[in-house]
Amino acid sequence: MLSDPIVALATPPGRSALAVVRLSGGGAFEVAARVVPSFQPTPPRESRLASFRTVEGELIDRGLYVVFPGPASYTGEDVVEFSCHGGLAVPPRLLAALEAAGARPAHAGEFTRRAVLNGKLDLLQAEAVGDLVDAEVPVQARVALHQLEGGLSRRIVALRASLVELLALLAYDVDFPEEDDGPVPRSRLETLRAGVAGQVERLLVTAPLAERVRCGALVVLSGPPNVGKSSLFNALLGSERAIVTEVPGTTRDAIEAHAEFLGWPVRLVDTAGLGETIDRIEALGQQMSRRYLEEADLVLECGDGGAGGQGGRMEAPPIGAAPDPLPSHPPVILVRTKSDLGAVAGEGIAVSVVTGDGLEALRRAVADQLFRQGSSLADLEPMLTRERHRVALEGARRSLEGAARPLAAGGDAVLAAHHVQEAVHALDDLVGAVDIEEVLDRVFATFCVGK
Ligand SMILES: Nc1nc2c(ncn2[C@@H]2O[C@H](COP(=O)(O)OP(=O)(O)OP(=O)(O)O)[C@@H](O)[C@H]2O)c(=O)[nH]1
Ligand SMILES: [Mg+2]
Repeated sequence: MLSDPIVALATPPGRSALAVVRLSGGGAFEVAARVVPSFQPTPPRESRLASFRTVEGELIDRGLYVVFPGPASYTGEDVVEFSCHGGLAVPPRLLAALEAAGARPAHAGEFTRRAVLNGKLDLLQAEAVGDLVDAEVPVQARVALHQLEGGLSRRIVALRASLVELLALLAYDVDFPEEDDGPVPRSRLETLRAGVAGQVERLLVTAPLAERVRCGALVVLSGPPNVGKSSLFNALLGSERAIVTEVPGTTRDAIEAHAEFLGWPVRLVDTAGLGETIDRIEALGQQMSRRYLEEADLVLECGDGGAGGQGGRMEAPPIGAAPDPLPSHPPVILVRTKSDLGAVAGEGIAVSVVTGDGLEALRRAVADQLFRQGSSLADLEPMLTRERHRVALEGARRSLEGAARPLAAGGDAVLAAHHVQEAVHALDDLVGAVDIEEVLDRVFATFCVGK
């Protein structure tokens, strides 16, 4: 395992009052001492004012540094954190000086990776660090923080402990197979298995909502050309992101933007109107629209209810204006645009970007449709926020199902133990107890440098 000194800017580059540079690894204090002439490794965790200099002795800045001797540090290694002035000049110079003094630029996520390898965080907590940094709305931060605090980890560890107990009881059965009902009644083993299976199931139920909260729900605006999709997109975002004109076929590409509807994270997508087209670029845009529609968590199907001329009749079947039917059918909310033009009453939520009519009702309807079960998040049960979690627990569920039959009276205890062992492995994979390097590669692929 590499523990060479690594260094990175922990704050975003650019104009700012302060920047933080983080240094970690074996020999970190020697590296720091070459850049901070007055460097003292003790006392730990106290900030000290000092001059930072190039190895040639030129002044870079005066700032603060804090020493965290391992293992009582974020990475578990010796760590020094420097606060210097921000901006484009000072932090890169400080980084360059620390590199000249013997540190290597860190890879993306390398600090957190070392924290995992040194047992400071488990994998679920490491993922939560990334989620907390990426959070855009408070509910995402709450869920990430709960996971970072170990909520999901504790649940998984408890389930694993029950399975290990089950394995231990099964071991008696393997050793004394000739006894009628085994030394432990099979019904007791089955109760234990079913209890864990039930808890796995309860966690799996949280996955769709939790993944939606973490990534934002994909909400796609769809409908015929010129119906007012881009206008509605802009109005819902509160900013002029998409071009609006009276010419049908204005939007040719899909535009995605992050929004917050009643506190819930939404990825709103404006698309090219689906309809008959002879323009090659428009046709490509329509293909793109269809791809988004297939992945959508919710479609806002827009029609102008007969008010606006060009297309947009609500009688058109939802999404059915497209040449081929879509393979999957996400839920649809019908929206009648341009209500200020006096459209006839009909199905769907009437909105107008001119008067603002219906916009709040639409936001509410979207949030309600997508995050209805989300109100129970208040008590913050552990949740499966990633596909990786879901896949691991689905594996555990399969193994536990496989164990049911051999666990029944007279069944094969060795086979039962094999399945239970598989379930234990699935849980280990989740918290990062096995094949750690490979799993880490996958987890940290999306991290930014300095985390
Ligand atoms: N009166 C009124 N006009 C609207 C409203 N919404 C959109 N429009 C007008 O309708 C026309 C088309 O609007 P867009 O938002 O570009 O429509 P679109 O569905 O994105 O069109 P394409 O990108 O071509 O598919 C523009 O002239 C808008 O000003 C509305 O609520 N009221
Ligand atoms: Mg448009």
